[in-house]
Amino acid sequence: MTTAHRTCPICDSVCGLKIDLDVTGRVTSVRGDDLDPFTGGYLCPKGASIGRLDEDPDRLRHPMIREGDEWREASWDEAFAAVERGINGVIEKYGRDAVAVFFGNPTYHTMAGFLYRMPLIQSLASKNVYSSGTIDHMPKHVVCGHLYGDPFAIAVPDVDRTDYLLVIGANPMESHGSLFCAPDMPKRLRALRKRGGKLVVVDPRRTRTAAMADEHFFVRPGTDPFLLLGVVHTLLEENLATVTLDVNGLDELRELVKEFPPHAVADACGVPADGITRIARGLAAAPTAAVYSRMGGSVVEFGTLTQWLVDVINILTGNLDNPGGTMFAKTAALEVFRTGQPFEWARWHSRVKGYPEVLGELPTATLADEIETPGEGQVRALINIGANQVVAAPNGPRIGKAFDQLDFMVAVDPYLNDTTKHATVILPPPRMLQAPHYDFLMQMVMVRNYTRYSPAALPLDEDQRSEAEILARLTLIAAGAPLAAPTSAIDEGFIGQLLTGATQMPGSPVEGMDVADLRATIEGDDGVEQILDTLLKFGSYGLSLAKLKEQPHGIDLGPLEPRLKELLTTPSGRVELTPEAIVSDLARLRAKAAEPVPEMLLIGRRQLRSNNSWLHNVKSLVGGSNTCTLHVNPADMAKYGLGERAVVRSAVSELIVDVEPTDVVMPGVVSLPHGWGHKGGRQRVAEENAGVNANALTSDLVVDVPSGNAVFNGIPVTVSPYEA
Ligand SMILES: Nc1nc2c(c(=O)[nH]1)N[C@H]1C(S)=C(S)[C@@H](COP(=O)(O)OP(=O)(O)OC[C@H]3O[C@@H](n4cnc5c(=O)[nH]c(N)nc54)[C@H](O)[C@@H]3O)O[C@H]1N2
Ligand SMILES: Nc1nc2c(c(=O)[nH]1)N[C@H]1C(S)=C(S)[C@@H](COP(=O)(O)OP(=O)(O)OC[C@H]3O[C@@H](n4cnc5c(=O)[nH]c(N)nc54)[C@H](O)[C@@H]3O)O[C@H]1N2
Ligand code: SF4
Ligand SMILES: [Mo]
Repeated sequence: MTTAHRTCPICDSVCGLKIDLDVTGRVTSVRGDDLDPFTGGYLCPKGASIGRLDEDPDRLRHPMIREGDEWREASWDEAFAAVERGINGVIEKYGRDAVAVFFGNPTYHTMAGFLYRMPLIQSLASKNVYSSGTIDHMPKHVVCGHLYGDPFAIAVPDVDRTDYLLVIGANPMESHGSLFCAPDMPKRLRALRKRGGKLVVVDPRRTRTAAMADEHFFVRPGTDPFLLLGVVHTLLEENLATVTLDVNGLDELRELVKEFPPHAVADACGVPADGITRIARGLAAAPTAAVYSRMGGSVVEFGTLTQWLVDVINILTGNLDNPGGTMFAKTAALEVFRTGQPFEWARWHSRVKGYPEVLGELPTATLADEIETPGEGQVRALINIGANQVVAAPNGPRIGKAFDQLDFMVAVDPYLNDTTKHATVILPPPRMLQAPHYDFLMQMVMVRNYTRYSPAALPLDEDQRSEAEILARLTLIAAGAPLAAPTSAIDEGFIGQLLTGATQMPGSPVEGMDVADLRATIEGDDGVEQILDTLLKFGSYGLSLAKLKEQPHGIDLGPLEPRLKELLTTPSGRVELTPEAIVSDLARLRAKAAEPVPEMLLIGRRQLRSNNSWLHNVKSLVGGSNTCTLHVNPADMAKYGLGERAVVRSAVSELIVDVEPTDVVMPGVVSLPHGWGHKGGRQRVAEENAGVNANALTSDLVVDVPSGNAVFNGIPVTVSPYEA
């Protein structure tokens, strides 16, 4: 038996795990790693099930090639040759923009997904780059790009030191935090209350987070900007603002919010005016306070305005970049990517709908348009990496049909599922325990600076390829390199670029040094480890791969410290409170306020034992509370005469759903979890517990305009009794 110490790769909590394996490599027990200085031994039911998830017999072991409706196993050589023909055939005939690439949620957690993303995008040189960022957090990047000049300068609530945490549309008790890496959230939130701090939650559902709060306000889905404008109005009108940063736009802000006093916005958002003033005064009076918002304030029609107002309030109350407020982490490996260049966006636009690019990406909500609409630049091939759009993207079923029109699609994915079934070739990455793990992106949003590296716990078999090798091969294929070219060329190119950049950077400790001499100092067993070693050596803490390997439980790098000055890259050198690109969207909000309120609005629901779509094939993670039901308030049960099943209709489609009456959800709102509706793949347990696809109801016609982000919360629907 061996024990592996590894970071759980599933969600943003980065829990350190202690995993016992028998001689065959089977997981016999999973516990939290209590020696991990950051995660402290915490784990959730998903981490505890990681053995069963990793050993799932339905995970693909070999590349798969589809011929008509039939799938057959193929060798790696044959599969890569098919990919080369498919991708290059389309490039030769139609040009590079005809090949799209999509990075799904797991690519934010795997080392390969992070490290090969830029090389693949660069070698593909297509305008059609997409990711799960535009069905998730793109509004936050837009806001940080415009306010601070750095779209990745995302401030996290300093939860362990704050006196007042206001949560707008997030449920960290069940999601474990998102863009907010704070393992063992229950303990941290309990500690906040125990030291006399306040927790206030704004959510159309009384979630587990709301249930433990001092105060919970129901808000009408999609209307948080009204509430937050009321808060800003109160702060400025009552002279409660204490701005500690150099800002531009304070006077303009004062003008803008004049029309939004609490009594004028209360009806629009459903939160009483005295509640809004209480929130504003509470935030201002607290010695320190942090406002935090995620999916409920992001995948909504006004996601950018919501995220903007969150940061504006943190700035106005003097809490942004201060202990106890919201702060910026200092990463061990990513500072070299902070180029100091001001934020640019809208450098090109999507072909069909003219949406601006953000971070070099186009909105997921327009991917089907780009595939279905003929003309120059039409998407005809897709490289799909760890993404399940048919159940995860707005109007998912339409995307599935669009995928069937492609000339070629390759999926890098361990499962044959609702989305990958539309591919021509599936390239399966190995088991999680066969992959090394390092959290690059989570480090940007940690509540304490920390780092940890987990080498692979199990070796690869002869007939397996690491995900790094798969993505490096795709990068070479996209670059037009022959199939015989070694994938190490990509790693060498990456390391060479990093070293050259460092030697040319004025003031860098290696300025002017010889790149070849530096290259000789880089260590690691393979390309991935060597890239990590390079990044750590040029990181902020003088670390190296060897130092991380010596400390398998992770390394504490200290509390967050104020550092906005280092990150700020706006042309003015000041924080921009009222960027035109954001405040111009207030016109759309005003128009919305004039529209009649729909009778019923649909929102989502994250479940503790789920993670989007891909954990439902493990028996211990489905059933009980983890089933796909529609939450309906008892008042609406009576109002609409509902029974056990109901028909939900949206502008796009309709679904027959199982109903669960509960007053956890407010009247006029129904809640359906996403990631369900498994059909036609090869996931036996998931298909037995199929549920329905919530994204059959969501529309790809409505987006948060400044960011192009999808809208999943606040969908107008009708609900009526189902009659068989
Ligand atoms: N257990 C579990 N954990 C997960 C995931 C999972 O599927 N399951 N997914 C992971 C991923 S990819 C992400 S991005 C994170 C997301 O992390 P969170 O954002 O914390 O998770 P959600 O449950 O989506 O929380 C959104 C909350 O907003 C509320 N809400 C809906 N509409 C509105 C609105 O208009 N206004 C307001 N104020 N609230 C609204 C919902 O009721 C819900 O409670 O979770 C991650 N962690
Ligand atoms: N209605 C509604 N829809 C939503 C949301 C919502 O709140 N409501 N939330 C949205 C959010 S926040 C997100 S992040 C998206 C997620 O959207 P996606 O990223 O498209 O969905 P996932 O379910 O995370 O699926 C990821 C895919 O990756 C595969 N996979 C798992 N592990 C690996 C791996 O190690 N490597 C590779 N290459 N693939 C792997 C899985 O088999 C699965 O096919 O969903 C969005 N969709
Ligand atoms: S909270 Fe659960 S899923 Fe998330 S990292 Fe920890 S053990 Fe893994
Ligand atoms: Mo997400």
